[in-house]
Amino acid sequence: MQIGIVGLPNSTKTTIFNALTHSQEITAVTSSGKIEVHTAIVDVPDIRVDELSKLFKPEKTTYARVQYNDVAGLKIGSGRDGSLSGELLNIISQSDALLHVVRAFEDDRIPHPEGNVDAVRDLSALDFEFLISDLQIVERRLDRLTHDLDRKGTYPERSVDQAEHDVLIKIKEGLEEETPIRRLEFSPAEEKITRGFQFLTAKPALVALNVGDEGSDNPADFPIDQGRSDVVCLHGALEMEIAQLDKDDAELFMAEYGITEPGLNRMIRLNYELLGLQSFFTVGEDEVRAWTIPQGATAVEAAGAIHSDLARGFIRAEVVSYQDLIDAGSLGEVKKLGKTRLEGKDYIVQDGDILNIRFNI
Ligand SMILES: Nc1nc2c(ncn2[C@@H]2O[C@H](COP(=O)(O)OP(=O)(O)O)[C@@H](O)[C@H]2O)c(=O)[nH]1
Ligand SMILES: [Mg+2]
Repeated sequence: MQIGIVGLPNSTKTTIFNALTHSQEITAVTSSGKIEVHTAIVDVPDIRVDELSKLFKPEKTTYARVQYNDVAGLKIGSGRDGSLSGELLNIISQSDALLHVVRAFEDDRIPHPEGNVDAVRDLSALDFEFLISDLQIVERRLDRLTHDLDRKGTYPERSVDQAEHDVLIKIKEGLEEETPIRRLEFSPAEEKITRGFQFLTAKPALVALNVGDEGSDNPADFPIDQGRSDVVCLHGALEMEIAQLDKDDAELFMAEYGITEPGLNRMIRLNYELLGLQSFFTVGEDEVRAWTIPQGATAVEAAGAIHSDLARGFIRAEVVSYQDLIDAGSLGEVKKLGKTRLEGKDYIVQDGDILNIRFNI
């Protein structure tokens, strides 16, 4: 699962990327303008994994992971002119979700491509570019489909083309009213048709407002349409500094600034949820591990996330809820309390379930 970091030049994308990845890519007042992608795999912070790890003291602790791509070289202003390059759009369209970084702090040393700081304007400018890009794709495809439907009479794929045509009209009407595709409602059949297009405004998107050192932590303080985007506030430069300290120093630093949890951790978790993902855990003395499955996945799908053999030979899943295990203090104790369940293939795994797959191959 990949998250593309997008935003205007100097919106502090690379700063956020560095904070995420504990790395030190170059942040710069003037970027080269060349299209470059930096990629990193990031652990999804999860206090439940920390607690389980304390309980089992395993040799290895493994968090869920997501990939972030810092996409540099976005050379647009707020011109609303559909000027994103094809190469860039192509890179962005391969992401499963977007992290839209917006600058919301003043600093005279850092030039803004539009001359002044206006987070709401910048956000809608880039949203608009994505909308235009989707609209162009829709119109091009519609031209083709209309052409075929008008001229070809009866032909084998006519009903398929007609269905695609109808969905695209619906999307076109939405986009023309500046509604991103993710806010439109589709039947499962329609959904399936749209998927192949990799539309930019169909991707789940999270807005990261970099509020600088002093800015508010409350997204409600910014006049952003909360229905349209999920928003988190970050102190970009501080987060990057914290990420580059070792654990003890980071804790001291955070205490000094009155930070209980880096906003970044919250942001990563939100991204994970926005991707429609959740975690289940496996526990033991060798490893405590978070595994990633889509929300709504079944026990046999969860088994398959661990290994295809476990799905193939699946018999039953022993399930304990995270909270029951923590309350009981050990697997033995939780069993005595009768809180271990045996579930079949179709059991819908809940976020935070601890699974032990019984299988036979
Ligand atoms: N004052 C201040 N400057 C920041 C903050 N976060 C990032 N910057 C600076 O903003 C500039 C642009 O950041 P960068 O991450 O390179 O932006 P990008 O072009 O979107 O990748 C750099 O000089 C950063 O050091 C912040 O929270 N406060
Ligand atoms: Mg950059």
